[in-house]
Amino acid sequence: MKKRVFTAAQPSGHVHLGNYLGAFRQWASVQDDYDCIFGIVDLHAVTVYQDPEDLQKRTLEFAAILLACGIEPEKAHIMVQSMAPEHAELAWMLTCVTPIGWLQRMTQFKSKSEKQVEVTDGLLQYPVLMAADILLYNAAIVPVGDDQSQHLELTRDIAERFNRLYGETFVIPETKLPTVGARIMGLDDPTKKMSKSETGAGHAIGLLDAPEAARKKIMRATTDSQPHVDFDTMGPGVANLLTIHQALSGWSDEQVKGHFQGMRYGDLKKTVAETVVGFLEPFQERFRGFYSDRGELERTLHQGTEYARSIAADTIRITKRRMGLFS
Ligand code: AQP
Repeated sequence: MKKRVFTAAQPSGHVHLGNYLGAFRQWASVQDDYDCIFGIVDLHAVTVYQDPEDLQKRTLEFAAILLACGIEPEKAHIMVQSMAPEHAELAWMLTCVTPIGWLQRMTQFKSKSEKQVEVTDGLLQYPVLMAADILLYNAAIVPVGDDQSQHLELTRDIAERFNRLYGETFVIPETKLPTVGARIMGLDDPTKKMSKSETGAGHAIGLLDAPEAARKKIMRATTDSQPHVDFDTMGPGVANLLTIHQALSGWSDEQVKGHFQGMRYGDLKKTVAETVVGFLEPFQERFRGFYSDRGELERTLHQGTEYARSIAADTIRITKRRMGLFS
C-alpha cells in the first residue's frame, strides 16, 4: 500500500513563486509514488479577514493553478477544507489536548498578529487546525516550505501527546522540504519571506503576474552595495535571486557559481528575469486552459473532497471512541 501524503495551501491572496518553488512543485513530484491528498484550506484563510466573493473566486482559481503546476486529478486528490467538516471537528478534539503556551510561541502567530488591529482566536488556533488537516488522513509525509517547519513540529507534538493520553491513534508525520527553494524571500526586502499577505508592489512574483510586470519587479529587486556577484560576500538579495534561478533552471551549485561569479548585478537580474518569464508564460497558458472550464474544476474538487472525507470519517470515529465521546 502506498504511504499517504497530505499538504495544503490557503487561497488567501495572490499565489507567488515562493509557493510554487517551496510547495506546489514538490506536490506534483510526489503524486506518482504516494497516495496524495492536497487541500485548499479556506478555513485557514479566514483566520484573517477575506472578502467573501473574492475567496470563492480564488478557491477555483487556486484549483486551476494546482493543475497548471502539474497535479493530475487521476493521480492525486484535490479537496476543499470547508467542504469536509471533519477538519473542524478533529481540530476541536486536538485543541483540548494542546497547551495554549505551545500556540503562543509560534513565530507565524507572532508575526501575523502584529499586523492585526484585533487578534482573533482563529489566528492562535491556526496550527491546531493544521495538525487536524494532517492527522485526519494519517499522512506519513507532508511536503511544505521551510516556514511551515515549526507548525509541523507542533503537529507531531500534539499527535504524540494525544497518543500518550488516549492510546496509539495518529501516525507521526515527517516534514519534506525541497533541496532548493525552501524559503524564497521578498524581492523588495530579502530579510522577509515572500508572502501572499505582504502588499508591497515589488514584494512577490505572482504566478499570474503579467510576465513583463514580473520582469520589472526582478529588475528592481533589492541587492546590496557591491557591483557584481561575489559568492563569498554576497548579501541575501543576491542569494535570493540566485536561488530563484537555480530552482527554476535545475542547475547544480557548480554550474551556478561558474556562470554567475563576477557577473554585474544588472546582467544577473536580466538572466533571472528571462528564466522566470520562460517559466511563467507556459504556466499561465496551462492555467487559462484549466480555468476556462469551471464545470470540470468543480467536479475535480467535489471528487477529491469525497475521497478525502471517506478517510476522514474513519479517523473521526476512532478518535471519538478513544476519547470516550458518545457515538
Ligand atoms: N516564501 C516562500 N518560500 C517557499 N515556500 C513558501 N511557502 C509559502 N511561502 C513560501 C509554502 O507555500 C505553501 C502554501 O502556503 P500557505 O498558503 O499555507 O501560506 P503561507 O505559508 O502562510 O504562505 P504565504 O504566501 O506567506 O501566505 P499568507 O501571507 O497568506 O500567510 C506552504 O507549504 C508554505 O510552506
